Amino acid sequence: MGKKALITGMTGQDGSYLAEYLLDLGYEVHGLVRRVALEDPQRRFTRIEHLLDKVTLHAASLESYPSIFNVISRNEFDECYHLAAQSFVAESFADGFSTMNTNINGTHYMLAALRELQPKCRFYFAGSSEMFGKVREVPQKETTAFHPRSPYGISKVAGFDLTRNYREAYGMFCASGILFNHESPRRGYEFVTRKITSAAARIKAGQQNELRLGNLEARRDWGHARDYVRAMHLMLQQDSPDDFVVASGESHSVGDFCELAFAEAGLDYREYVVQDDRFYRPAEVELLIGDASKAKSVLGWAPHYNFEALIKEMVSKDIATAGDSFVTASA
Ligand code: NDP
Ligand code: GDR
Repeated sequence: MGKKALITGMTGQDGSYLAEYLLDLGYEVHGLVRRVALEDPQRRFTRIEHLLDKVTLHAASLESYPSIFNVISRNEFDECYHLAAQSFVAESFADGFSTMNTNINGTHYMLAALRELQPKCRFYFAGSSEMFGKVREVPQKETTAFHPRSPYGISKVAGFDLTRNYREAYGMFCASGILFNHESPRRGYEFVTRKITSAAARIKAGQQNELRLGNLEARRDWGHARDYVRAMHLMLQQDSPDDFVVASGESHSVGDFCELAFAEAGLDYREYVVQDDRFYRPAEVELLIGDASKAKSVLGWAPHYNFEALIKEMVSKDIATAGDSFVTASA
């Protein structure tokens, strides 16, 4: 019998890649999705439409403990990957309250329901490099102190602390990944990488004239989501639970990303990118670069994609689908 996994946030970028990966490994894969998504599958399931006949979906809301309790009381899981979250940092400044509610309470509800009903189920929490925020050391590793710079970052620190506390207080197998930015052709259009690659494709196709961005100097450590979901799975296969940084170890500016992405489309980004105050954040995370040595030595994890290969794949997929409003399932 294969293992049974529950993924929250399966409709998102990482959830869709993780579901594919676990299905390939022979898992029985279940997803926790919002009721509204089940009612509007054509628009809400674009990333998983090719998987719909292979997975089991359950309606629940991260804002409702009873709905989560209900799903976990009716099914036994070996592993739970808690990926669902309000994940857009800029939105967390606009509505910090709902970000906190979804990300902190949602994580607490998941942990509490598992503790009550299935304490043997292994739990993965989607921690983030945004927890490092105003960085205390370069590069950032598992022992680097947190200094979050947004309601989103604060919510992830709280989720990380809750996850560790359930491990220490109740002996549950709870692990957190501290994942640095990871992207793909399935990335949401408002995140800067996809905003850039989709704009380059649309400009090339004559469908757009300019690209308005905020801070071009911010530096991120960008990898590919397909590589990073393998690390999540590896964390739950260890003898004991622990926390791991997952990163490429390279840092590039938003401007560097623009340069390569536009060049991939045969364009010079300086002719099209316009800086716009609306896209600056009240408090910025200026520099992120991760040290994934622990994941490499303990988990045996290594990425297959580098920065250039990531951009190449994103731009070529966006050029192939320029004009489509939604990412295709096979992307
Ligand atoms: P996405 O934004 O692509 O996906 C988020 C998922 O969460 C979607 O499936 C969304 O469902 C679901 N969700 C959001 N709010 C709720 C809610 N109230 N109830 C139920 N489900 C909800 O994120 P990613 O796939 O990129 O990231 C996955 C996780 O990893 C997130 O927790 C993110 O914060 C974290 N992370 C991501 C990194 C990255 O670079 N991608 C780096 C580090 C951490 P719906 O489709 O219905 O909106
Ligand atoms: P981030 O990703 O905040 O790092 O969070 P995002 O792509 O939104 O921003 C990266 C950097 O680009 C700068 N930037 C812009 N960003 C956006 N979205 N739009 C713009 O127009 C723009 N112009 C400049 C930002 O200021 C920032 O410095 C992502 C999310 O996936 C989180 O959920 C995850 O936890 C972290 O990565 C790691």
